[in-house]
Formats: sequence, structure tokens, C-alpha cells
Amino acid sequence: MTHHDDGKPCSLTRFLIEEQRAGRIGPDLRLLIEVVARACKRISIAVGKGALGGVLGDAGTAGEASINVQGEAQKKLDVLSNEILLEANAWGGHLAALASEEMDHSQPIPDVYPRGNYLLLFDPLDGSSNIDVNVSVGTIFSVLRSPEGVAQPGDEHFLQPGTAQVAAGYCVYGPQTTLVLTVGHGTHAFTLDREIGGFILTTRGMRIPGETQEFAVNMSNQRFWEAPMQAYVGDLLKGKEGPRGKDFNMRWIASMVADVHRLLTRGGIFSYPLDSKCAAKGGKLRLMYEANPMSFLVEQAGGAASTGRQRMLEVQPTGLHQRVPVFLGSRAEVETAVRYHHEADARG
Ligand code: AHM
Ligand code: MG
Repeated sequence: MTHHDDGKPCSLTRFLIEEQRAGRIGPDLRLLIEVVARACKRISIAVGKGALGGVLGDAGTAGEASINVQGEAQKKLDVLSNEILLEANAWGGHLAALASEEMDHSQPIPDVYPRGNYLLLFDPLDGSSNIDVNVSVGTIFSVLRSPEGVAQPGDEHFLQPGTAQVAAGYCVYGPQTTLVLTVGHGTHAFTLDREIGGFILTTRGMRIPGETQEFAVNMSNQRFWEAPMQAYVGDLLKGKEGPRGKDFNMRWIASMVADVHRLLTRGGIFSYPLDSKCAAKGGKLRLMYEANPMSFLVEQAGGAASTGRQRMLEVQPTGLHQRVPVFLGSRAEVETAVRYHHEADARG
């Protein structure tokens, strides 16, 4: 645990107040992060109840699963988490509009409440295929500035590159509930103290080791990948005897939040590359509320994030629910994966 000079543990509230005093965030952004953290706490409680809370299984009625804007079946907890985040963020006066994986379009803050200067995007419950089997899931969020002079922001005002993010984070609901946050000055982890009901700073300035021997990818898609990805992973699998000269281990939780939390803790590379099944959509993972916030956190921890061909944070978004190929984690390893793509492209 990280302590203050006065020997006290550092709560999220105190951390944010100190960030404000240091001029790194304003009062509205501080409030916004507090509100998101409070919503995550409620989601953590709902997730933790599982079957006892009647929250497992698909959303929808009469045996028909409800389908979200992505064409995916929604879980009850997807819907509940979305509602918790919407309700918590509606009335505080810190937001102009919000957008979610679970909603077709962004929503301006209703006229009855004051509107603030920020835009919030979130994936309320990522990795929700893992809920029913009691494996880690998480919430991912990204904060942008609302463009000046826009009274009622629409989808187009969210289409800012990842470099414009002013804050990003995720909360992983695993054996521990951990909130990982950046406001552009390092990446910090806060663990939920379930007895006190508050987040406590447990790692200040997470650092991703530059090199790694661990990769995360869904290997069942191997035959659908592009040639450079085939070559890259092929060489990883050759281990000590291959061109990489070392053995690699593999992990795949199928919950991006949990996989990214592992690499922020001990290094690694995570990838969800382009494959012929998702090529028409541009990839599997969503740029604005999955890839961008994770890339910001990873870069702030000394790692790198790319589409395989371009720095993730520099991709100019064209749609709220746009998808991208993702490579992120230990810097040297991401650079290697990118090199395979560039070399293949140069050969034509
Ligand atoms: P979701 O937002 O519908 O939950 O999908 C995103 C998840 C990621 O958390 C995870 O990395 C990936 O999908 C797993 O995909 P797959 O089941 O193809 O391995
Ligand atoms: Mg998701």
C-alpha cells in the first residue's frame, strides 16, 4: 500500500484533491472521476452478488435475448451497469454528454440539469461473456473535453483522437476490485476496501517492464489472421530455437480489462488483431471506449499501443462504435509486432 508523508493511507478522494492542488485537474474533472468511481463501486457490488442477486444471464424477456447496437446479446449486468453509470453521471453538472457501448448514440445531459465541459465514454461491463462463469470483468472509461461553443454535443463531437483524452481508466471486478486511472501524469491503481467502502491508492506510478516473455491473443483465430500476424506469433511459438531466442508463455482471459491489468502489473503484450472474420468491421475491439483508454493507461505506464500500423492514440475516429486492431503492452514487444506489419506492407 502507498502511504502519505503523514503515514496515512491515500484514499482516491485525497489523491484527487492533491492532483487538483498540483494544478493537474480541475474541480469538475475531480468530481467526474469520483462519480465514476462511485458507480464502479455499485457495479462491483452487483457483480459480486452473482446468482444471489438474480443478475446472471441474458437481458430481455420471453426467452429472447436483447441485442445491443453491436449486434451482441446483452447480459442483465451489461444493462444494469449501463444504468448505474448513466444515473450517477446525469445530475452532477460535470458532463455535457455521454456515450456507451450499450447505446446506439451519445446522450446529451438532460435540460433539467446543468451541463458541464466534459464528454464521458464507457464500456459499462467489458468481457461480459465471463460473468456467468465467475471470471473477472470490468468497466472501461474515457474522458474528453466538450468542444467550446457547442451547447448540445452530438456523436460527431466525440470523434476526437485518443491524444485528446484528459482522463481514462478501468475498474476490474476480480478477486479484488481495482480502479486504474490516469489523468495524464502516470497510471495509478486503487484497491476497493470493501469494509470501508472506499478506493485506496495501492500502486502509484505503475510501470510496465519494457521486455516480456508473455503474450495474450485468442489463438483460435490464428487461421483468420493477416500474414504479418501469422509470422509474428509463429516466431513467438518457435521459442528459444527461433529468431526471438526465448520461450514465450501465453494467457488469454477473454476479458480485456483483466488481460490489460495483468500486463500493467507484470508486463506482456495483448493483441486483438485484424482477422478475416472481423475485417469488414475493422477489428473486434472498439476504439473510443476500449482501445483508446487502455492505450492512454499503457503509454502512461511506459508501454506502447498500436493498431499494428499506427500509434493507437493518433487514430482519427470516424464513428462512435468504430473498431480497430489492437496491440498494446511492453514497449519493445509492441514495437516488434509493429515491425512485422511494416515489413510485410513494404514487401507489398
Ligand atoms: P465485449 O465488449 O462484448 O465484452 O467484447 C470485448 C471482449 C474483450 O474484453 C476481450 O478481450 C475480447 O472481447 C474477447 O474476445 P474473444 O471472445 O473473441 O476471445
Ligand atoms: Mg467491451
